[in-house]
Amino acid sequence: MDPIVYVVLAVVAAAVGYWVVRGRARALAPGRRPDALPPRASADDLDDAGDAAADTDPGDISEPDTSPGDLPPVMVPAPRPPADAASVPLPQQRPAGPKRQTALTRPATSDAARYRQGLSKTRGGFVSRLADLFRGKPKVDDGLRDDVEEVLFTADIGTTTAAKLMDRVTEALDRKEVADPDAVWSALREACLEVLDRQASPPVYDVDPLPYVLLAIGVNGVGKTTTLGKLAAMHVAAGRKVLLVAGDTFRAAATEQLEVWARRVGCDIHKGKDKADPSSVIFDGISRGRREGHDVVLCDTAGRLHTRTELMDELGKVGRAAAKALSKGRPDSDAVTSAHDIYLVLDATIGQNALAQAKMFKETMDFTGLVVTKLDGTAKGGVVLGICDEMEIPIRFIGIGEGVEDLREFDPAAFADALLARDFGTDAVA
Ligand SMILES: Nc1nc2c(ncn2[C@@H]2O[C@H](COP(=O)(O)OP(=O)(O)OP(=O)(O)O)[C@@H](O)[C@H]2O)c(=O)[nH]1
Ligand SMILES: [Mg+2]
Repeated sequence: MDPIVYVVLAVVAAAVGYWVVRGRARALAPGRRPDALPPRASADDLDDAGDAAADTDPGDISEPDTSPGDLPPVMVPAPRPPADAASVPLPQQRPAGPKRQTALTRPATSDAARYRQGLSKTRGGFVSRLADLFRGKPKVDDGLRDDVEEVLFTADIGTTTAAKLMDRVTEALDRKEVADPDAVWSALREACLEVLDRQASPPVYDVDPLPYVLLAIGVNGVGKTTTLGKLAAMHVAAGRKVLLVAGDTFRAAATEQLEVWARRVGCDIHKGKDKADPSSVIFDGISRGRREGHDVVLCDTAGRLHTRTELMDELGKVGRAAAKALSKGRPDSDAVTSAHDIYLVLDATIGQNALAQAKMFKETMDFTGLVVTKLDGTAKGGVVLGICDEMEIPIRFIGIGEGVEDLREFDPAAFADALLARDFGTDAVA
């Protein structure tokens, strides 16, 4: 071979060797290994990098050079948040959401306001008509007396009670102490309160021995099942263990309706078989209540007209079954002759007929309390005055809506206030 060729080969080999050695040396230099993690950036580094990133013009971005032996891509930290956002501490835990609202704790309006609202249709009826009479009158005279009489006698109060109220108004006028309409209104309000206040002793739920047993009775559709559901909610809220007994085995879906209430309220339910004898369901339900330590047993019954003798006889049997279930095995079994309470439920929307119904039921069934429902849906709430006046039996509860919280213990003063507040019913017209 030509010596010149040797020389060329030697020079090429030397050059290749040099480049190979130099390349390896670069690759193995500290911090420059291609597979090495980038050093952890300090806070200052991040700040600087952030500033740099923030300053970067998008037009400056060039294709990355991916040739072997190059540095791994630089990890650019996210741009810093603006100063004010950075000062907001990160939440340590999920912030609490809105509080769960339970059906029994929703005092959005005060109780008195809700009471008034529930009676607004009645306030818009005879109360508003009375208020109109008093509003424009500078002096009390016989004309006013006649007008008041007319309103009272055409309201759903009932003639007996209206006459009683009128006597009180006349008395106030005749005494001549009363010279202004405002005072006559006060006399009327006091007379109403007297009629409403039967001074019945309050119901006792914490009986000895437990459970307290209540039967709800009444005509179809008056609100028996709904009232029991609302009552169950009240007792549950008071910390009592409640059992609802589905004693209406007659109407299809009556048990399901009570089941919905039990689920809603969070209490137990006792069901019989379809078309089972209602008295046997009531007997079993109360026995279960005693066995399982319930504090309150609320028994539903099928709606019935007081004129249907066979249905009223059945109701008598239900009452006896309740007494038997309560007394069984007790040393004083003879002393127990009935459930602790039997409530007759009345629908206020039928006005004076509700009073007639109560009187007729009374002839065949001994009930201990009354519930007047649907006062929110009628202008005939004056019937409450007639019922209080003519029935010996106290109104225990009133219904002022379909919601679980729309049952109120009947409070004569609160009722009189809600009906006849001193603003002469100015908010009354519905
Ligand atoms: N507005 C209003 N509706 C009510 C009130 N109480 C009950 N209701 C409604 O009246 C209707 C009948 O109520 P229920 O509880 O089924 O009556 P019931 O007496 O059990 O009926 P039966 O079992 O068929 O005899 C339902 O739509 C209830 O929501 C109340 O105070 N106000
Ligand atoms: Mg029912």
